[in-house]
Amino acid sequence: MTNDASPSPLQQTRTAVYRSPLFAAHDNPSHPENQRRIAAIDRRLFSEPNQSDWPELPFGDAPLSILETVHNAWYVERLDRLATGGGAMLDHDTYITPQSYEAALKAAGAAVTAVDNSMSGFAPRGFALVRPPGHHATPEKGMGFCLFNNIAAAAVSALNQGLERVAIVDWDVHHGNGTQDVFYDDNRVLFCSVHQYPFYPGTGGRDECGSGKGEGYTINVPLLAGQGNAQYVQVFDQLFMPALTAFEPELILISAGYDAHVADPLGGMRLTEEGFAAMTARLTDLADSTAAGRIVAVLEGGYDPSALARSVESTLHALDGVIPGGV
Ligand code: OKP
Ligand code: ZN
Repeated sequence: MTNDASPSPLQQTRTAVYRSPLFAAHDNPSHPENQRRIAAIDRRLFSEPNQSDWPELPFGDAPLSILETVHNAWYVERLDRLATGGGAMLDHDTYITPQSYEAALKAAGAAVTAVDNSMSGFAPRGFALVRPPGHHATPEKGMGFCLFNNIAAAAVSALNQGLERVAIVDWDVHHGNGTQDVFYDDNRVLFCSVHQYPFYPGTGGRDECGSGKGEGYTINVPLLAGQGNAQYVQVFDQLFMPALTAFEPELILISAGYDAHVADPLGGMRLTEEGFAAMTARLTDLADSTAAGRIVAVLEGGYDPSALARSVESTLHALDGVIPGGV
């Protein structure tokens, strides 16, 4: 028996990444959601002299038709107007600069293209390394640092192309209230969120589980502060993975926020890079068994730039299948 089996077709290409200079152009240096987050990722993973391990693929703006499915048309227009008018605050901590509309269009475009490339088989695994984040943006308003809901746009693109079962797993330390709202009564999208609770934005109790046809297709796991890798893996192994396995998703999307990291200044959790790899490995395995390997991560929060960069790296390795899922 030989040990040099060639890699499976699914493991032959590295995870594709989606990046743009615009993701650093939306910036407020005195805000935790600033361009230094992207700069740290760039420096660690995409700088000379080390050639990047991950192929970078091109993409454009998200189509307005998709954004106007996720959001009200007047909200999309309002964001354009506020940015063009020189910037504004959308809420107490959500800034808009003159570059923000362009950046937000491109961020949603990265997520949409990552999904399109995943579905076509061109790049089954992808990571959209975007800013601004998206999971708090509801159909009618941006909030919590989020302008457009990038991952919801990506899911809508997949549904528009005929997929009947899309899973969204949100491990950002904050509840993904916007994503939940978009698909709350939709049984084609299984939304699983684990988050610190009670905490911003205040939603995401266990009793929020979908409505109408969507009842049972939203799963919230609120956790008290202080939980680490072992508790998160337990949530996956006991709650998310059984539900996801039964759902048989044709595509898995990850709202990949890194503010549950122990070093994060906003979150109160204790995850490390290994925890993110363990969660990713479980989802990647499931994608290989039910979704033809189709799995796309979209960056959400994570406010310690160096912990963020290390955690993104460990997620990429796990998506590539080079990190086993044990913690
Ligand atoms: C964005 B993402 C109370 C504090 C508000 C907003 C946090 C937004 C996090 N005013 N904090 O989920 O990482
Ligand atoms: Zn967050």
